[in-house]
Amino acid sequence: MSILKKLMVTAALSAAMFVNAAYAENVKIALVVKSLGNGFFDAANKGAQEAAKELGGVDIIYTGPTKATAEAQIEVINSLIAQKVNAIAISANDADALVPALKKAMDRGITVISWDSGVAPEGRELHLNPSDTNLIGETIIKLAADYLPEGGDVAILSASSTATNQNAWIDAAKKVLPEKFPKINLVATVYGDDDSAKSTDEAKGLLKSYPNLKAIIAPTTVGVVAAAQVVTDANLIGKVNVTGLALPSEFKKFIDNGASQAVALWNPIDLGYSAVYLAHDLAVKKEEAKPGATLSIGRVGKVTLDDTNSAAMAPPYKFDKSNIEEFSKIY
Ligand code: RAM
Repeated sequence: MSILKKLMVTAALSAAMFVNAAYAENVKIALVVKSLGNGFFDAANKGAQEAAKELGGVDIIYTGPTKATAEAQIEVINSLIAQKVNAIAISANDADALVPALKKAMDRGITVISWDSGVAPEGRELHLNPSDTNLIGETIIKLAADYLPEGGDVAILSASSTATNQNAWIDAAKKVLPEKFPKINLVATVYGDDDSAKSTDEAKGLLKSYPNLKAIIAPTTVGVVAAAQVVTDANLIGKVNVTGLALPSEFKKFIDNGASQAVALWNPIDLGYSAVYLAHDLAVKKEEAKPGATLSIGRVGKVTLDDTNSAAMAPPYKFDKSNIEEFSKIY
């Protein structure tokens, strides 16, 4: 073999070895949630695992803090940077506080997206909303108003006071109230921090402070269960209707016992699936997140990014006596 040929063979061999080395390990995608122990996020993780299987060569790191705070999420992010994950897909406890840590991740070549609860645009490449924010805002008020023909006092029991998603839905709800629901009187908004005990205390506090309360609207799967249990225990079924965003598997018993007439939610499995799909395609296929870009979310369809690089997955479903049994078997 001539020297030139030998050199060419060696070069080709080492190029092949380099390619193999680059793909020898699976792609590591971290699904970071507001807090662990929340059934909504466990359902999203199911979808994440499904997407990983379908895409192939992907490991999901399902992680999050025990308490839904930004400080605790920053620790999680720093540890993921140290582990050299390929992508972080995060549901944020605060839009701004996470930006420096996530910027650091992006500087190290890690793909960062937010989903469910967003990060400010400078801290992520794109954000996937579950549904249109205004639609959810209007839906949560309508869910209460539909069962209050005479109108009356309602209160909101939210997640944490810095949660991007709940705050955006509550703002949207407040905007439609005066014009579309003039008989609905929003008397208070309180925060249960997506913690069962705190949400229970806050729900009890609402009943005490507002004896004429006709509905508690909880746009959080944790808060809505706590509120419905409080109303049940206080023998207020039929007097105070609990509604909001609920996971059918956790909430069915409160539709059955009448503490709630109806609630809504999008498919959390699809949301986790879609988030992983997007993170994968940015990290591996080098898809670019830019305004106007249309990106695949696999079996769920496609999304087109708006001028803040955000998109919405699908409209929410309404669950009541007619269908909650069926959905409770899925999520
Ligand atoms: C809780 C979380 C989550 C939200 C759902 C509806 O599980 O706050 O972020 O999307 O409720």
